[in-house]
Amino acid sequence: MSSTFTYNFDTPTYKGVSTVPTGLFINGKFVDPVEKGTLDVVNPVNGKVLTSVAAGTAADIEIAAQAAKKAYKERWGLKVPGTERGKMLNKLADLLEANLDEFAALEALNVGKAFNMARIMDVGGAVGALRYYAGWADKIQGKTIETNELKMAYTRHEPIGVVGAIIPWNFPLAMLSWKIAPALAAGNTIVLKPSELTPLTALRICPLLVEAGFPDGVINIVNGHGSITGQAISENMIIEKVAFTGSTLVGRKIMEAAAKSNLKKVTLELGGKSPSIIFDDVDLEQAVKWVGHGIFLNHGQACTAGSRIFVQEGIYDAFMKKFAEHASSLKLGDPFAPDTYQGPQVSQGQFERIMGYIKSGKEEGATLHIGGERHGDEGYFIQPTIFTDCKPDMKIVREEIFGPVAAVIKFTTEEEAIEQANDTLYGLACSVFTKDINRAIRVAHSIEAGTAWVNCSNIPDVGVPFGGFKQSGIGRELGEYALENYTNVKAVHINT
Ligand code: TAP
Repeated sequence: MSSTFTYNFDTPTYKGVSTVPTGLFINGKFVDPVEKGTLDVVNPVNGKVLTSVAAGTAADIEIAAQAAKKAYKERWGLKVPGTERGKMLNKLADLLEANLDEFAALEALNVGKAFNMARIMDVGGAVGALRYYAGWADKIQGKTIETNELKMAYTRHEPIGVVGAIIPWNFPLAMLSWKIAPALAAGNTIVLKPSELTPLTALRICPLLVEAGFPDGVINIVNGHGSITGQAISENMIIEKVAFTGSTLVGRKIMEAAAKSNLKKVTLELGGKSPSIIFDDVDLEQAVKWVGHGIFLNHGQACTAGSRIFVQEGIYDAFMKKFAEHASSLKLGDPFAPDTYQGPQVSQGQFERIMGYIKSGKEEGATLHIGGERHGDEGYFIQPTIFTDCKPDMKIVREEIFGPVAAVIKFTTEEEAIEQANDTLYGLACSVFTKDINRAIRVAHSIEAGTAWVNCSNIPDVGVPFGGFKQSGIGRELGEYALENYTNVKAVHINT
């Protein structure tokens, strides 16, 4: 079982051979799962099985957590200075960068995303996150606090210990980097579970972790089914913190399991239904470009997707004409073709879910402006789709679709736009398009969301905190803020 999967890429954009180990990576080695389970990895371009990889259970999570605990006590945590941890993170970034095309090809193969975009966003983004937190590793500091003349106090930001990470399928390698980079910089050890749909890049990076010098047991990667392996991370008594990215539904289960087990700390990066608000005075070309990026990036499979588009009445017709032209021009097809913007959705399940939302949009009376159909007759391709005449109570306006489907709503006043934009249980992001700086700031401050983009959309930055208000999550990733999730603050009082 603990073997490898070899794939020969002979594509217009990438030629090369990739060999991916398929076991569970525990304590620095690939091992077989206790119960010998497997899961199939499917090519979303044609629905065919590419390979199968090992699937763990609670028993494997326990073994991985034990290994991570031992590594934390003996070979990591406070035993290794931040400068050394930073060097290893930088080495890992260098190794990933040296294999950038291969990783991008695996991401394109497994997720269906365009190779050229995966190079920049997924693998380039992961390299950037590793380097950014490498820089923080020796700068995680407490404070000295004045108390009274008889006493002094200071704080230490200590690592938590063993942390669990559960990541989704939409940006597999980038999400892995957002979890492991701050956790390792702060001195924690890790048990990570990738999505069962997209295990390949997490497996391929394991030999690089060894080459970068991370001691055995510091990073453990256990593939498996969410309801088994993910649940086991949430319930495990050794794991003292869990970081999760995925659906709000599963986020609730994780909090519940954490509460019922050892009250592990929980950070959640969940769903969204982010508004893009376009005022009459915009630069039309720029607004169309960014609004398109907001909703169609990564085939709409982004938690920050700007899926509710509010357009002021004065520019509505001109905007819709150009926006429809833009959406229709996006090249849909082979992820390895040089000009492809959009590949297939990740899985049969997601394809059916999105087509179900398109059906509900039509049934509930929205107007299908463009798209709405499957593209081709194999794989999980869906046309970029725009609905107009959307009403606040429609499912396509209320629920996260996670596909290339935009719901457009016309508005008259700024107050009306703000009120409707905030009429959601989510609060991940928003975008505001206007040339009026006062209005831009006013609206950005009025929307209940963790990120507000002005005259741009769907473009996080590694140095800037990222996370949700309301039911979009708890805690912040990226930037200095993420380090708070991976440290315990100890106050030391000294009687002088
Ligand atoms: P989720 O089910 O939330 O999957 C995210 C991660 O959680 C995966 O690793 C999954 O494992 C794991 N998981 C599933 N059940 C679990 C449990 N009971 N305990 C612990 N971990 C568990 O998302 P999905 O099914 O992939 O997608 C469903 C919808 O979620 C999407 O359509 C979208 O609306 C939303 N979603 C949001 C995001 C972001 S970035 N906010 C990302 C992905 C999906 P398995 O993959 O093995 O099941």
